[in-house]
Amino acid sequence: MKRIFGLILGVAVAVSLFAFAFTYWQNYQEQNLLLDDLSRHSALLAESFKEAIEPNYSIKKNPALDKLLDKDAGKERLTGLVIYDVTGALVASSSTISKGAINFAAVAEAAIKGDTTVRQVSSVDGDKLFVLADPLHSDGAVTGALVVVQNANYLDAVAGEVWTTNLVRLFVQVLVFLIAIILLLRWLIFQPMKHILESIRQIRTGTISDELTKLKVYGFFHPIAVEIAKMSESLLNARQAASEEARLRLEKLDTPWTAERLKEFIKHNLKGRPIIVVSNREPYSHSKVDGEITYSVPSSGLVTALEPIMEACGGLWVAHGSGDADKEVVDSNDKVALPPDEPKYTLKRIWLSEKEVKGHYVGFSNEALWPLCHMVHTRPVFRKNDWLEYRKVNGKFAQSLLAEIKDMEQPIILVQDYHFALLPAMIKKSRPDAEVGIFWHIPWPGAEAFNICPWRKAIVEGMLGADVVGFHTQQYCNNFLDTARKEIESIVDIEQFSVTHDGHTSYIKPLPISVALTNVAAKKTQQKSLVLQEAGVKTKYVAVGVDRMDYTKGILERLRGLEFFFETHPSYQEELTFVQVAPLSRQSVEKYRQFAEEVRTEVERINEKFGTSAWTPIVLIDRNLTHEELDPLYQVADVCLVTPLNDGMNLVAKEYVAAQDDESGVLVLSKFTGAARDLKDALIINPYSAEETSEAIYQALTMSQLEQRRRIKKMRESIKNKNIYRWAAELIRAVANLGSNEISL
Ligand code: ADQ
Repeated sequence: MKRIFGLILGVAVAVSLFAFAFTYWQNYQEQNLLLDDLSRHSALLAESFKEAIEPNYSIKKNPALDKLLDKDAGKERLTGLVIYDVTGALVASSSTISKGAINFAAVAEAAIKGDTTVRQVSSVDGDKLFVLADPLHSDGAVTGALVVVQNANYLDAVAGEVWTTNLVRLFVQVLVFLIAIILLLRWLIFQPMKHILESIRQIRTGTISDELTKLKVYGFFHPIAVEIAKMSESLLNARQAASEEARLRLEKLDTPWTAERLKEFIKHNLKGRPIIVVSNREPYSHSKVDGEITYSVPSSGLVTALEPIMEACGGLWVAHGSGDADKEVVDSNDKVALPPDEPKYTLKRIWLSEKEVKGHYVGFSNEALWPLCHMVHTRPVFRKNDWLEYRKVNGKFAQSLLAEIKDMEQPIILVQDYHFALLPAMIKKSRPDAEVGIFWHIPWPGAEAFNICPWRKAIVEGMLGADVVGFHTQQYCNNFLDTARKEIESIVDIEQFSVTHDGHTSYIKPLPISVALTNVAAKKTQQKSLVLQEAGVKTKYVAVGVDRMDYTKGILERLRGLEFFFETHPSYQEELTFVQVAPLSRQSVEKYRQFAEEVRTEVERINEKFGTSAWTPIVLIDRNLTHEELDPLYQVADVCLVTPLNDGMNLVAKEYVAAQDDESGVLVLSKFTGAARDLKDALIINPYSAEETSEAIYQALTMSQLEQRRRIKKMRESIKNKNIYRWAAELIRAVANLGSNEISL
């Protein structure tokens, strides 16, 4: 587009330059003609005065001469006449020429000296004058000179007129030319192109059905349009055949779940029923970089799992708008179509004030609920004000959601995580027909531990507004059931795993989240890790840890395990580098800032203790890596250390296994993660024991290739069968009460 406008501008500039040159030339010609005319007229005047002067007057001061020179002076363009004697002295002049302005001696002298007519254009007092000096004779000898002075101001006026006329004409011509070009481009190129592009986009995304064959474009692009229409017809047929095949494949149990299969599942089973996802974190956030709006996707398994659901049903995602340019891209209802390059669903952004974020997100969610549920010896902080903000923000989301589902029948609402414990009951109260599920991504502690929360009853009641309450493991489900039994009046059914409270039954389900093995394997990963190259890691062995900088992730314990390893196995010094990727997280929470400082100090201490000029034992990378950077790092790492003190699931462990296409590498995994239940072939350890961590590192580095392959293969198999898409399908099946019919799954 810019190029086309550049081209048009170039043509306009070229036309203008040409017109300027032409006007200049035209003006030059015109001025020459006018000057010739003036010169001829002045010569005739001089001739007629000379005929009167030469025979009758001698050239010396004489009032009669002055009188004669006054005869025609001031008429038409004649400013006046002046006579000089042969010495160049002024003899007579018209009264119309002011004395001060009489300065034509030089031109008169030139005429006398050369005995010839001399012409000159000069400026006097801002007036342009044409001066012609003619010698006077008596008896064949030069006796003086007669100077005719004509006003030549009109020459400038004519020149100005020529320029004005031509420039106005040029401006009008260029304007007409530009308008014509723009209209032509619009009608002949842009509009058909836009139409074709939109049709191709719809064909590609499958949002157009039979209509796509009726692509109407005429003119230049007609032949292309005809071809596209034919192509789209075949694509439509192919897509229908693929869809049918996918539907038939649903009947087979052994096929792995994919994003496509999930979409088919949703289309087939929900038949257009709306799905709404609610989460605190938004799937895309917009921000300004160097004045330009860009977007980013948070590193989270949640987006990977929920986006195909949203894409399949064109659903609505409600989340807190936290990007600094979020407000600039939404419409008047605070909505934006996503993904930005290929919109398929809608994100509704909820704006929260600083006070709300502080109370809801920083305070109650991350300083109370997070430590309460993780139980890693960090005391939860229960502040009344935080609780009130938490309740208020849950109410704000509920209100917005209820307005959105006002005209929807039986909407399915998938609430995500501990930021919205109260939301399910708030929705159900106004919309009992809505089917609501809440998935709790973090652990649920034992009933005794939960007992310390002052608002435990309200939290459990809020969650039990949902039809399905999902956790990663059976243990968390058991804990929740115990808590419900203890905290509120309810009927607990151990066989069904349900809680009935206030006449409403909620089913408590273990739904272990996972990653998308198929996607990772399909990616063309690099053989080398640029991250390692940048960090200058050259050792024979590499171990890796990837976590948000969070005190639950056991990073300090991991470092102590490594220190113990280097102490007890000194031969591995300079042979092994540990790369810890840990970008700062939740920096508005004091505890997280302190923790990050502690980790940095500990890394420095250990590096000082063992490091040499050629080897840094621990490399700390504190920026967020993309999955394009993480996958090669996972692939080259001989060992991955996942040692949380408590973790709902931990997706990093599964991502590491999924990335090992060559079936080598060893996963060291904390027994306090949900993942330890799915990945039984990892080296399972107690992260609190530096000895166990160290021993596992040693076992990993000395493990035979055959054994590595056996373990990785089994773990990859388990991820392949229970991947993220299956998790999403099972969540929907449970919430929409689809039953366990295998065809449905
Ligand atoms: P998290 O506590 O964030 O999630 P985890 O599941 O390990 O923990 O990580 C989520 C995602 O963030 C992964 O996809 C990972 O690749 C990415 N990530 C982590 N560190 C990163 C880094 N340094 N750079 C780039 N990406 C990074 C919560 C619960 C978990 C649960 C998930 C999903 O605490 O127990 O597994 O939700 O339910």
